[in-house]
Amino acid sequence: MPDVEKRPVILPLLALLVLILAGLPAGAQTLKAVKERGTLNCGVSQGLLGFSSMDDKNRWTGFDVDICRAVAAAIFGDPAKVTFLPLDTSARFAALQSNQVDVLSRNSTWTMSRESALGVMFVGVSYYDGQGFLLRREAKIDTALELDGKTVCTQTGTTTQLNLTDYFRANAMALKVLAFATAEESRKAYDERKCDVLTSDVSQLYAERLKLSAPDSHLILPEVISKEPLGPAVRQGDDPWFNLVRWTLYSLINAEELGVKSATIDDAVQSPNPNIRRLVGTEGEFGEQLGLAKDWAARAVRAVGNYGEIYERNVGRQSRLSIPRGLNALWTQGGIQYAPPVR
Ligand SMILES: N[C@@H](CCC(=O)N[C@@H](CS)C(=O)NCC(=O)O)C(=O)O
Repeated sequence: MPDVEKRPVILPLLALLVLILAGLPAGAQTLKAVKERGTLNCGVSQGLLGFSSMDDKNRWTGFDVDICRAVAAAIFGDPAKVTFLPLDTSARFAALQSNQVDVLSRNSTWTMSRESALGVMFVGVSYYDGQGFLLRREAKIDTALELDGKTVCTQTGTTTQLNLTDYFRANAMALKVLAFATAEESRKAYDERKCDVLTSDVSQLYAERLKLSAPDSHLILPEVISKEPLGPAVRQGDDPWFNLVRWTLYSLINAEELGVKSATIDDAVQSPNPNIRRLVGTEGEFGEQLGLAKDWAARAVRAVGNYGEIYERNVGRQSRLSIPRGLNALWTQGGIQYAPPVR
């Protein structure tokens, strides 16, 4: 066969090969880089009480912070080996894409376009949230359907802003939006009465309310107008890293379900229960399969507690926010937190 006739067959084959190679995962690059660096780079919010903020000793603290500490503990056996990078809403996904952070744990909603267009992947849902409205009690409004014509403060580059316009349009209500770059600016504008209403994920409204000049004079309306499944995200293209972060989160949820706590982790290691044994690494090779030590999950739970402990300490009953568990209770307790098994 003359060469010229072969070419049409060879060219598509070559193109196919290039496509296959381009689509291959980069391999465990991130874990290797993190181990070499000796610290996990974790993107968090710039200061959201209960989720990620600095305490009075200049130490990062909160629910999202603890997820990163758990990953660091699983990798290094040391929850302190994390470098936190505060990111605003518009910088957060770019920071992941440009390798500035290894994981983003920053009250970010898992949406389709963030995965299909931004090159990131959510490893799971760490906190089931939804969008709500906060306003002054003196406004005497008790349903969101009475918000016609109100000025609402929100933040740019968020799902919040998009849901807000959808909701007002769907209910044929007039809307004035004041959108700011940071949560602090929108809260300040609301406190200074530049807007009638503050909108964001309900968990954030709880947090922001505590920072207002008179927290008790504001209420959160009962309507939750969107689904905001919040969770840690990683870059696409490194499946082993995705698995590591995903299964660290799941190990915290499974630990709660199995009654494994930070204070009792040493008893759990002695447990005859096969589910507990697989979780804490006394049975199976689950840690090794992630490129970690056998007791990776036990290290995470010892460092920050199980999912329930993390929740209660940061945003639940033991915290100033005191947010009921609601959807974030385990599936065995009326919620929807459910982790696949370690098997
Ligand atoms: N979950 C929503 C909203 C996330 C978000 O960034 N919310 C603002 C408040 S509306 C925030 O957390 N700001 C904290 C900060 O700027 O540090 C999303 O992923 O778009």
